[in-house]
Amino acid sequence: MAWMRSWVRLPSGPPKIIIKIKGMDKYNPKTIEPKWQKYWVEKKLFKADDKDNKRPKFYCLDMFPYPSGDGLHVGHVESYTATDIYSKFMRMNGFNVFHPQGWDAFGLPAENYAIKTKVHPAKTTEKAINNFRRQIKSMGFSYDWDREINTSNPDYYKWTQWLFIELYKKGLAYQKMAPVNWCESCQTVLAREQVVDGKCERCKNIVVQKELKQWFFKITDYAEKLLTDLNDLDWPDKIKKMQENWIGRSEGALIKFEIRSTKFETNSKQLIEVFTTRPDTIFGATYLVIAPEHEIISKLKTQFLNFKEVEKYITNTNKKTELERTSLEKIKTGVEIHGIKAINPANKKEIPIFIADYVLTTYGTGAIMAVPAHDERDFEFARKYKQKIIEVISSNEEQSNLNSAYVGNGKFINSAFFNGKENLKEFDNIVKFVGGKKSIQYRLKDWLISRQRYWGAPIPIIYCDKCSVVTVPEKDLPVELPKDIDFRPTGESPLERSKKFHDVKCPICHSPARRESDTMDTFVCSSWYYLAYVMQGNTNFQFPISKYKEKFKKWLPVDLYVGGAEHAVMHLLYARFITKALQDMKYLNFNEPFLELKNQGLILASDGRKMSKSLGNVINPDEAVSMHGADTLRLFEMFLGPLEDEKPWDIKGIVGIKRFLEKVWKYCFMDDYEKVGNHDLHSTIKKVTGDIKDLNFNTAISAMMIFINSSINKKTMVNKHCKEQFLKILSPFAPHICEELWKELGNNTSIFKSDWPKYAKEIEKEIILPIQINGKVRARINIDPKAKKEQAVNIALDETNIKKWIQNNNIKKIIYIPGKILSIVI
Ligand code: ANZ
Ligand code: ZN
Repeated sequence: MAWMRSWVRLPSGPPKIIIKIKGMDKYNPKTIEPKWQKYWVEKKLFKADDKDNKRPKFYCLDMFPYPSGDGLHVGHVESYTATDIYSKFMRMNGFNVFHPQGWDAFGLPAENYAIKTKVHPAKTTEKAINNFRRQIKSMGFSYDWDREINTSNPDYYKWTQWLFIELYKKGLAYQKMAPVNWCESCQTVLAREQVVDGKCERCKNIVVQKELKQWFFKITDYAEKLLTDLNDLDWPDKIKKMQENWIGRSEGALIKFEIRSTKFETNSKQLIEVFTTRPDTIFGATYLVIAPEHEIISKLKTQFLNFKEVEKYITNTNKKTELERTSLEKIKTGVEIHGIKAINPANKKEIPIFIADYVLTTYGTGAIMAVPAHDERDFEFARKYKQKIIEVISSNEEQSNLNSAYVGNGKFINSAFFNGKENLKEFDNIVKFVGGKKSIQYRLKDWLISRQRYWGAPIPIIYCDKCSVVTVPEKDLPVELPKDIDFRPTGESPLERSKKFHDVKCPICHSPARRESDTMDTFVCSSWYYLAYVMQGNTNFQFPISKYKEKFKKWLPVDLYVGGAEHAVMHLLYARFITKALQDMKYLNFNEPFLELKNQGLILASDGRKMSKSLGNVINPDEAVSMHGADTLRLFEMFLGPLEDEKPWDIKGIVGIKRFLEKVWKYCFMDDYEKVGNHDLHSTIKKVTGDIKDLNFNTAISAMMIFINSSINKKTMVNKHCKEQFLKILSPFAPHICEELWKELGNNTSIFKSDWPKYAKEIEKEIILPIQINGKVRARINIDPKAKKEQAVNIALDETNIKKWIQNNNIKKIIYIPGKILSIVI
């Protein structure tokens, strides 16, 4: 076939005889794998080269693990294998790849463990990290270990503290009172997970909400940018949608209602401002509702005729969480405030004012105008508290039913001179008419970063009676966590108890001062860690930041980020915010940290349930590696199904994978055959290349399995060239066995130094042609859609499966429709 000859390489000379060394004829991952892992690390084969400016860069990032005492689980192996395949693929395609790993090492579990056992969190964490590192190394991942970071290392968290100070200087870090979960009997703040059914986990007393002064980051300043910049990101739609909902942008209007006392004549005019998305319904606003925390309450309480009742309601509200308050199923409660009324600015009517806990102080203005005819919640509330329901938008139905609110659009009724007009067209006019102003509100709240906890980065602030709030000077960073700490649960934050830590001199006036004893939310540590990897290396985290400008420019932003969907909101949003803030401070020259994001799906136990310790169905990667080898485990996890899908662990599958690798081993030791058709090889290369680009690892593996089976059975693709090309495309998936066989074939440098194989031009246009025998599809072949009949028939008759079906039968007829089908009748 002439069209093939141009790129078929026939073996030169007689087939080579491969002398089999004793012991080499069996695939033994136990001896191969540690050997190559050592080799790669010693040769620094996967080093991200700061100095190389010739190759284009590629930054491939994993979500770094929290080093828990349980060790690595198969979910980690799944996503880390995916990024490892991609990183190796990109290296072989000529990229300077940056692929780091590190430890998200601060956090509650280690501290809780310390309280229970008195083992210092630093010890527990170090032990866990050593175990994680050993496990990760045993998988043969191609991390650049010179870039390893640990968020609990003072060298690292001095920069977390630096970040805090920079944000503070720019007005993006500030203090305000905020509610925390407080246990009266333990006299302590509780983390959300320590509150069980509204009670303290430890003493079982009722937990209340208490106001404490806490630190916040002003992420709300970036709400609009965080929303619009989502458009430029190659992220799963689901994740983008979740971020969008979290930011929760609403267009509406702010409208002021005048307040009148029914008891006294007052001179000072009081106003309540509401936020509404439906200013068009204002003629139907028959009462106002304010949040129990609304400032007007303390201002006007002397006017209230039922202050006791109102006060009691407020006390009860303090016991509820926000979730309980806003839950849609919950029956709405409220209390009318007697003694004051509001004036509806549209029709000047006097309307009652309620307090109710379903109105949140943290959204809009903490006050709403209630329009029961057109809002479900207001409708329900009005029914319960016997308030007027006035329809102002007509639903076009003859008989309006008053069994529910009409939330749609239509023509105005009961709305003075707006009557008869379309509501949608009058939004602006009605806002103007009542003296309101258009406004955009966000659900997003500022980020509360204070934690009354020990095992975190100390907030670098000192309180001085003369100088007030003072930031720790850069030269004094890090503010180190004291080591000798008493973990007994007495109710105070452990840092508060350490005199050495707490009592300091003011950096400005040198008089006695107090150190802030709260630590930062661990999400602050992980909000910038992708920058830390770039900073890590020979310069070792030295100030000033300007040292890193060139490196940031070289490596960032991250090109591909892979991790679990559980970080859809918090971590990703915080990292995006910090990037934008640092860009505005001119430290970075890009506005988004992660250009492409992929989520791996959960790996379930073989029974389809979630793996969990309590169910006893957790698979330990160590066991799988020691039984089958890392290459088998890697391939197996990638073969379970598409990366993003949830998929059950399939015990039987792992044996099949092992057998595939044994066949690869056998194939590479087969003697050369003269009969060579490179066709299968090239279409396999094409398929695997395309699949890796799309992160479709399972289908890539199945293409390689088909190749191996047909090569061994048909003996068409058995020569050094084919073996080498095949090993190259398998090597990102199963690095150890490929490196070993590559060497066996006579290569002296690592397979990962070689170039990714190219496939022949002809393959570019190929399609898959089904081959029928007596009306049933029995095989499919890769072929040029314009191929001649003779060509198609030749390839088809060479297929093992077709041969099997035809055997000694006479072919009666062959119908060929190019690009569509080849049909053989026997
Ligand atoms: C009057 C009205 C009439 C409303 C109507 C809706 C329908 P989104 O879309 O989520 O932004 N609201 C405003 N502030 C609130 C708060 N702090 N707590 C609880 N509810 C609040 O919702 C905006 C709407 O939710 C606002 O528009 C307001 O009710 C209510 F036919 O005003 B509306
Ligand atoms: Zn001072």
